[in-house]
Amino acid sequence: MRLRFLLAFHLISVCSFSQSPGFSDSLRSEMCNKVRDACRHAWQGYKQFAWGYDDLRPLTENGRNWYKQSMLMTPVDAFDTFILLGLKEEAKESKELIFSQLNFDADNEVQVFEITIRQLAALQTAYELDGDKRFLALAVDLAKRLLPAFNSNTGMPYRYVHLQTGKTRDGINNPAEIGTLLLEFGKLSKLTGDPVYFQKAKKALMAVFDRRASTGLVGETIDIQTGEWKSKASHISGYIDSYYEYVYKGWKLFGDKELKKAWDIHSAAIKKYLLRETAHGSFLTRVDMNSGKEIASYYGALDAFYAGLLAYSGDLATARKVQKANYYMWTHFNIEPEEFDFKTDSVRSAYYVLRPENLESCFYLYRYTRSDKYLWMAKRMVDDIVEHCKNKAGFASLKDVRTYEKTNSMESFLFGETFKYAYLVFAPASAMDLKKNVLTTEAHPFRIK
Ligand code: DMJ
Repeated sequence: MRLRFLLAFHLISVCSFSQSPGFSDSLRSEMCNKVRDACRHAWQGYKQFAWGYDDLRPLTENGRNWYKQSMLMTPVDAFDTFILLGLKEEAKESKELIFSQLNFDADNEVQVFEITIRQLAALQTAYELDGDKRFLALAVDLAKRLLPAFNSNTGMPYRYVHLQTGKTRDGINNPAEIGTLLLEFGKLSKLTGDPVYFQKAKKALMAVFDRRASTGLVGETIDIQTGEWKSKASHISGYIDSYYEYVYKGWKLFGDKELKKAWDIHSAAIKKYLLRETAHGSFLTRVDMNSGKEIASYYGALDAFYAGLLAYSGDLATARKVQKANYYMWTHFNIEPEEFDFKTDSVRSAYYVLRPENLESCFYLYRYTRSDKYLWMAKRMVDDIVEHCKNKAGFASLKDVRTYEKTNSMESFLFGETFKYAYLVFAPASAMDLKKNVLTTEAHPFRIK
């Protein structure tokens, strides 16, 4: 009898959330504690084995730098998460490390997009939360060193810039790396009163928008000097994803009406050409940007952000269907793979690098529906991450979600995003007021002023 009851409960909670049981306050607080413990454990590993490096290699128990000199990716990305989770000691330690070691006068050729979303964003959030002006000074220094990237014929940035010489490289860029600078540079204009940052980033984003196809979609790669599309593949995955995100969030943060119009065009096109309804929920596919014809049916961990963006932008009906597909993707192969083909139901890239997007969408769906099923989904994801990715030194990515074999990487977005969304979904709404803040693509909250 008991076994039958347990089986029935398991089926309700795992397979169908239409009648999901209530999620109690005590369970929410238990989950918040679980995330706090996980975050502390990962930081402990960073401290013990990778102090001063960009990030921890959790299997070999040592540090890794992205470039010649460390940019302190992990402590910078993590600081505001420590504050939001109430991890005071960890916040103090990361702040001390940042001010004793972080120096952008470094012989590093950096990727403009990654450094902007992780560092330029995190430093400004740190300034807004903590008030220490040294955070803002670091952000200004960094932004000035990144500005030469925008010196192209179209205003779209080069992918790489050298922090000391301003030398640029790689003029074949993509919408995500071009458009996902707007919140960070625009916020800096607000904080400093200098309009140049917003102007450069807005011009770059609009240069992509202006080159959209008649379908309303953008392609995957573009020559920043000629403005010619190099890959006309269109989707919402890596290389494009956060371009669309910043078109909408730029409207939310700056009240820029041009961006709202751009969002309306893009979101209608995405719905028309990319959305595919299936028995497992709605996935987003891949098409040619001009014809709208399907070229592949891959979906993956990165794409999962779109359900959250839909909920945030008010299309709850579509958001629910996409989140259903996201949860299918999470549970079907054990943990979500980087990519799978939703038509053949087969894995294309089997790894999981501790990505946050599925939890991010649970967070937005829960906030705007208040349906407990999104808490149950988030719980399953957090439990899986703790059970299968945690190791002695920290948290490890998975080489293959089907076997749970681990691999030697713990990206800084585990702190910046994954733990933050994992915590915020269970925390009281007051922990993150979405009317007063916009979360950047790396989940650093910016105050709307
Ligand atoms: C993060 O660095 C950002 O969210 C980015 O926009 C794409 N995804 C990674 C984490 O998966």
